[in-house]
Amino acid sequence: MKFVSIIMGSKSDYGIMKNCADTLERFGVLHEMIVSSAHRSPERTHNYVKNAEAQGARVFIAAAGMAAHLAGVIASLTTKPVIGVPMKGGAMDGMDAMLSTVQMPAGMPVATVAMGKAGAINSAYLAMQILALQDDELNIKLQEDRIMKAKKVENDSNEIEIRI
Ligand code: RP5
Repeated sequence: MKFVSIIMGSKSDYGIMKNCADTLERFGVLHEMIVSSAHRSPERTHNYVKNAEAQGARVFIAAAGMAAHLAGVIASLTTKPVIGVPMKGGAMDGMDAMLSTVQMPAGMPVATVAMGKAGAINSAYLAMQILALQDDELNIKLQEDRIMKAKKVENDSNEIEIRI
């Protein structure tokens, strides 16, 4: 059973990370989602990642704000790809989380996406693109989604465009 694992540092991240789960759901991709913190519940995080990997987690998505170490800690526990989503908020409104997530030392990568909702959605897309390397059906769904997106741009333009 292969699946995507979403871990967020606090329940307060859920409003944004629901967009990640909803995106995976829309494509029919199996996923788990839990709250576990690098700082507040380090043992739970460690145990969950080890168990999830053994049970078939293929990609981990980690969302955290402020001094966001969650993605890096997960990267230290697994060789599966880890995608980090910096959460906005705190005194620096997410800049701290973005730098904490992206600035990993060599050999311990975290694929960091944008802050907030766009990042949450992109984390799901990136996870699916990784899975699609070995899943033709999912790859076709992602290609169809690109076609739909291009059509939407054209339709949106048709509604308002002015040409000479
Ligand atoms: C991080 O601190 C969480 O990921 C959250 O984004 C931020 C604030 O957490 P709460 O104080 O709202 O629980 O660990």
